Amino acid sequence: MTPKIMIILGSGSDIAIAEKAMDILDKLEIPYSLKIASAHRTPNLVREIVQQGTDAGIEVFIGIAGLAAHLPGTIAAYTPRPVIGVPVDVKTGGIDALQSIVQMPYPSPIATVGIDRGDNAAILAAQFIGLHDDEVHRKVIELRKEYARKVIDSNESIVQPIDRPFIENDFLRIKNLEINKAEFDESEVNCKNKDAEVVIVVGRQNDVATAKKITKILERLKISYDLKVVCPIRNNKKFINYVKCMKNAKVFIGISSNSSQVTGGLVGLTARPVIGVPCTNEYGDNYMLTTVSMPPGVPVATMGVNNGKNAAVLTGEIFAIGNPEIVQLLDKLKDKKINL
Ligand code: AIR
Repeated sequence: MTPKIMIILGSGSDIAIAEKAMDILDKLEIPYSLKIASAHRTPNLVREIVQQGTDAGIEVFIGIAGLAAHLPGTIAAYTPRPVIGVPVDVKTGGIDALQSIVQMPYPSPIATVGIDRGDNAAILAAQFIGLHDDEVHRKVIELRKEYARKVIDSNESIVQPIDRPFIENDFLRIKNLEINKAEFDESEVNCKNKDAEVVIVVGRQNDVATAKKITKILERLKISYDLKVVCPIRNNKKFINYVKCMKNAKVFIGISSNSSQVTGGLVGLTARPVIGVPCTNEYGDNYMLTTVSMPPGVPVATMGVNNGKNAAVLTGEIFAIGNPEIVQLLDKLKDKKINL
């Protein structure tokens, strides 16, 4: 069977992070291949593996590396398929690898996950494949329920046995904590464009310029979208209603500022891939770390700071797995034949 995912490690010393990815892929029953090749020590091997893998039908690549981690970027140079990058904590807490992976120039996005988060890379890869494979999408939904179940169960296993004189937990209306089925009323939000393939949520007006970079490219790629400025903290009900109303969308893009509540809010509401574009504020602070550093089970495919254009290219690459016409449009973009 031809594997759908190829995991490439920069070194054998990264194997523990690959194990996390393989555990998830085994559970989801998605065939994968595992190779070791270094962007610096064996660049030609990386090129051969990636080109041959692409020709053989690999749909998503995962590059795992530490230090000056140029492996995912090098993979991206040789394939039109989406590339997910996992920074490994070898030195400096993995920040060196994270910056090397996430800050990619246009038009070569790396869908970056948190430091050492091989598990989230595998989930993200499954989400990408789930766009054109309903069975994989269904498995991702089931996996998300497992992560949710763990939280619910910890109330029973950790909280309930606590015996302290002043702890009082039995006062809420919900007696048995269960997976929250948030109510929503579609009529409350303006949801004209329900069938859009991509949803772009911007948390504040200042970041609309970054979102516009995305829409311009999506139009060139003939991918339909809906864009809304709504903050999950200032107007939580509207945010939830809007995202649920757009449930037919295949990819969600969050433009994140401050503590990245937009992308964090999105992953809780959809099993589809969430791409995060961290922005800078008026003081020059950026929100890359708070966007990328997601816990296991809920990845955010993080782009470089303010790099809306790469979010659009990644979206195109994900759609292109099941639609060769988009590969051609992407090629034109990358060759700058389409002037943006
Ligand atoms: N690495 C290997 N070639 C280029 C890079 N950046 C990374 C590996 C590993 C780290 O360097 O991905 O995380 C240390 O590799 P080693 O082989 O010395 O243990």
